[in-house]
Amino acid sequence: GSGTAPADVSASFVVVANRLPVDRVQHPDGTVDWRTSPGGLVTALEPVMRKNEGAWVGWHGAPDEVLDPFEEDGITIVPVPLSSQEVAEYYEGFSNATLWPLYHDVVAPPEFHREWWDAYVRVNRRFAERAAAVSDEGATVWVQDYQLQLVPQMLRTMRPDLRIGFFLHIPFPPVELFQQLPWRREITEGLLGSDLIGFQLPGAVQNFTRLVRQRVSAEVRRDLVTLPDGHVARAKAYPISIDSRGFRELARSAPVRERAREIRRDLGDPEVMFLGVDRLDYTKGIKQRLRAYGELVAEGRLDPDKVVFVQVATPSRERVDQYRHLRDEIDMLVGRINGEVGRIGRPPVVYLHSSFPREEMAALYSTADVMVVTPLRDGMNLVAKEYVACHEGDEGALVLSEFAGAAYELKQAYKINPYDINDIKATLELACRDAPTNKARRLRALRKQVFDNDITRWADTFLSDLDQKVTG
Ligand code: ADQ
Repeated sequence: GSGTAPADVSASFVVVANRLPVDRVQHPDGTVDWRTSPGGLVTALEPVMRKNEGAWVGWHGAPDEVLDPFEEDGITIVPVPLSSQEVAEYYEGFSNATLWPLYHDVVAPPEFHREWWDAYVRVNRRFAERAAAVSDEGATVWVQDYQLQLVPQMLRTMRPDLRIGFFLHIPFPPVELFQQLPWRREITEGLLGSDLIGFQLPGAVQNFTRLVRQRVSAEVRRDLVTLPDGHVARAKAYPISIDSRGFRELARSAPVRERAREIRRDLGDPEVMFLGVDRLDYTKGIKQRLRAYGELVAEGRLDPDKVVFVQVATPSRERVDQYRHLRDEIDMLVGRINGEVGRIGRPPVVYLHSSFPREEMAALYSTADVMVVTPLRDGMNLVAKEYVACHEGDEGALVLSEFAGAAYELKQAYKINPYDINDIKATLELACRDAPTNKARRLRALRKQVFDNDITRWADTFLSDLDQKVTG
């Protein structure tokens, strides 16, 4: 689309997220275009957006640049500017080096810096102000994720007429860990500005309500929190999902099927293809999984002439120190495994450090025999669900960490404790060698779960709960 600027933005449904759902495309002749990014959240919210004159408030991804609102694909896009320093302090700093590790069981040590916090407050206020400016009287506003936890309360103060929902895509930690945060009270109160606070799992709801009981002067009855001013916030679990049918159709399309066969051929027609797909992140357990696989091959329990592990890792947060180290560690680990047990033309690990289009992902999922998902902690993990949606037939296996939110619903996966390398090894072997009837039965159950609960159902359930007037 060309992106024409609407004179006056006013919307009855507003999404507020760190990033906008559009990417800029620069053409060779110098003209600029925007394209909707194909993420699940956008897919789920598009119908609601169109029906309600929706607007999306978020950062466009380039620092030090101010853009006017514009219309794209029926959605009003409201860009929020960030300076380079704010990107470093609010986004890379407080969001990704303080909150991210703290909320993921401190698997890396969180860093606490007062300047980062100040930037987080400042940027959250800017998002809240933009949302307040574009919302109609009585509009519904849906705030997304850990970067914007102060927005609900700020927005309620500015616009008490709004109906405010919040969804946290990552885990909410146990009180004992959350208490480390010097700004624990502000974050808790920020979230409580919502009418409805959504978490991935019931366990997160419990962590949150326990925290509120301990730290806030509010009345907590089951999942309802009543604040001294009478405002009622409800906390509830909404496990997120994917566009299951969309993925299946893609996997069934002729070009993707052909590509799947080609991938298999290029890998040397292995008997067993293992697959890992992740953002390159220390919470995903990539090292543990490769170590386990490497040992199986070194010990002769897997034959490197017959098996291959394809690990795809999307570059992520490359300006944050922890992520740079992780990349080096994985480069080294892959090099060591391939150097020690590889043969000419048969590297046991094929490692791709890049991002791919959805078609390529669908081809990989549809042909992989064993999908290996081993996060040390994960809010949900959509990759596990994408594999189930794309992988047809009776042969195939999902190895899944019990610390991924997805394990709560995908009960028929081969479960592992990602901290237990021997457990991963034994389960990878089982997933290869299990009886075909067992594999078929497990896959059928997983498929039912993923197709019964897709992203549209997730969004509809959240929004209809948000619509209901909650009373204390
Ligand atoms: P993420 O931590 O990013 O999401 P995940 O849920 O697995 O984790 O989603 C990753 C997405 O990126 C998937 O849709 C996947 O297909 C895609 N992807 C990964 N590697 C890719 C590559 N190399 N090329 C192209 N695409 C790639 C956060 C939380 C999760 C939660 C989601 C949604 O950390 O726990 O499930 O939000 O709420």
